[in-house]
Amino acid sequence: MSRTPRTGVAPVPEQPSRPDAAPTRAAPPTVTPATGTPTAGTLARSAAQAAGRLLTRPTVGLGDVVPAPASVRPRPAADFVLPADAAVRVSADAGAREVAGHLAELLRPATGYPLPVADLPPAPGPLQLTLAAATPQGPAATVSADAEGYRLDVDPDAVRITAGTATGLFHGVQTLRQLLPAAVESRTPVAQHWVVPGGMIVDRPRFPYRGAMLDVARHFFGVEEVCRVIDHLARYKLNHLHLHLTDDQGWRIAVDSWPRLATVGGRTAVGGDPGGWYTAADYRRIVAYAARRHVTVVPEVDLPGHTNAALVAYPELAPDKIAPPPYTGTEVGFSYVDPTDERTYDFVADVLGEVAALTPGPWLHIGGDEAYKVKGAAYTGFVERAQRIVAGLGRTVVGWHQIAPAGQVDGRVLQWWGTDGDDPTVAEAVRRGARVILSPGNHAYLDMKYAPDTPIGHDWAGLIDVHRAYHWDPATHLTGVPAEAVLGVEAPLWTESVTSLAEIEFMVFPRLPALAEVAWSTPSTRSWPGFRERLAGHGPRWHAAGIAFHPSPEIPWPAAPAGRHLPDAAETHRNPAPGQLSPARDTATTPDVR
Ligand code: TNX
Repeated sequence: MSRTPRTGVAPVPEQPSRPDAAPTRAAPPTVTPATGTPTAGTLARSAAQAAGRLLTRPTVGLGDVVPAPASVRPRPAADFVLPADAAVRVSADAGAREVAGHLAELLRPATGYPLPVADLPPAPGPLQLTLAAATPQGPAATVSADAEGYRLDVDPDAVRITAGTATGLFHGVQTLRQLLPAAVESRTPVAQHWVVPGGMIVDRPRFPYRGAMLDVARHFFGVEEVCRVIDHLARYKLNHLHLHLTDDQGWRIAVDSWPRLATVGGRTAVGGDPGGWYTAADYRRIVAYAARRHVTVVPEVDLPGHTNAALVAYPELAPDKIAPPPYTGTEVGFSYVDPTDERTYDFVADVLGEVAALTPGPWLHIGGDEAYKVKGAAYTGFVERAQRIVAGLGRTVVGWHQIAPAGQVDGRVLQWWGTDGDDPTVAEAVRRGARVILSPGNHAYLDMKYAPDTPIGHDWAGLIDVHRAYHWDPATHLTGVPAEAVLGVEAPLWTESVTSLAEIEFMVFPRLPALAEVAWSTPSTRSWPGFRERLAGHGPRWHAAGIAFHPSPEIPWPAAPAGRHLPDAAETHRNPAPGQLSPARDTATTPDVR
């Protein structure tokens, strides 16, 4: 099965290259040693540079950022031009240095500049990343106490990003990336003025949990593809990647104590397509790649339903102890592990223990959805035992909202995926202390079609165009769930019909940026007309980065020149065969997967 979204080619122009344009930072004039007066050549050079500078206009406005920042104060007279000899200067802190290295890696390919990274004092320089403890005085005063906030100051002399944490600096870097011309996304050098519009941005997120989910069970996606999705999250300040690692059609993570889960349960995928699974080393590479981008991986082992692949591998877990045939269809709700057998709880403890050991983040997602054949007390009893196992591992339980009737454990989180904002069972669980991640099926589900003619995707929760993805408020969405109980927003991408990276990107762009803004930006800073305009400017960025996207008719994309198209999805590389996962890479030194 490989349905390709042929409308997904994105006819958006690349930023015009300007071979004549050179960086225009005026160097201090040299003087003739004898007289102390500048030479004629020096004067001519600085005059030319000054003229070039006058002609240099930013291609982006300071407010053109997605998600919308909390506060934007443009100063048009204070535009900055990146000099070719700039270094990235950074506070002497390991996390901050990582962010500085990331900024340099982002800027080097398109600018062709060397951009060495160096500690901040003694020379401040034109690119500064400062880690500043939140104090009542000084520049850090305007940095939010929030762990993810940052402040960006753009003056003719320097771009300064200040934050209380490396994560805040990282988000500031993503903002700076968006303020540079779209050609900054090019993987090859482009000659042009790298102008940043002048002014100040002070920013912080509205909700602490901002995520996306990738279903790697219905179709398997290799490490490189997942890493590229992580890059997409990071661009839009999303900080969690939920991996749906197990389902009826495939088990995608190696578990030493139950090895057949991967080697047998991992062979299959929807439609007879190639399966695959992550070795512990693969999974660690994903986690490390995400961590470097300030993204936390949330692993999901879906229980007690959605377990056909596990039952194929270990029939002892099945209620009738008979191995079912492998499943490659797209129905749900038929499989379950036997909740009456103690061996099932050994399995749950072993699997969750091994996954937890590989996962530095605080969350363990236990699924819990659509277990239609495990009813009433059998279901709540199972969930309560699984919750205790997670708590015993020192992790916080996340589960689909069907787990709401089960007893409360400290900090547990319900992921709500309904389509009707009135759910008394969830409201009651919240009264008992649960928190909620909102993934409303009719706003946040990235596997829903955009329009009736979208070639892939579902429509059981309705059609989700960009406006629908954008137009809702997490703080008031669920009756009886106050804003304080809302941890954040997550956009799930189920992959029954999604078979390649290009198809992932086609479903993700442009809706993920819309959902990122719902999660990050306060209501006072967001509006649909403004968002449409800001988002339009991202088309050329995605184009330059080789990202497939749906050219939604709701967005006023810049006009396209004839004959510029993204590669067809069919040309993108397929999933590796089972056991033939992508070769190991050094995540510490590998730049973004492109
Ligand atoms: C419902 S949402 C499911 C998934 C499907 C999805 C398709 C949820 C927790 N369960 O098993 O893949 O619909 O949209």
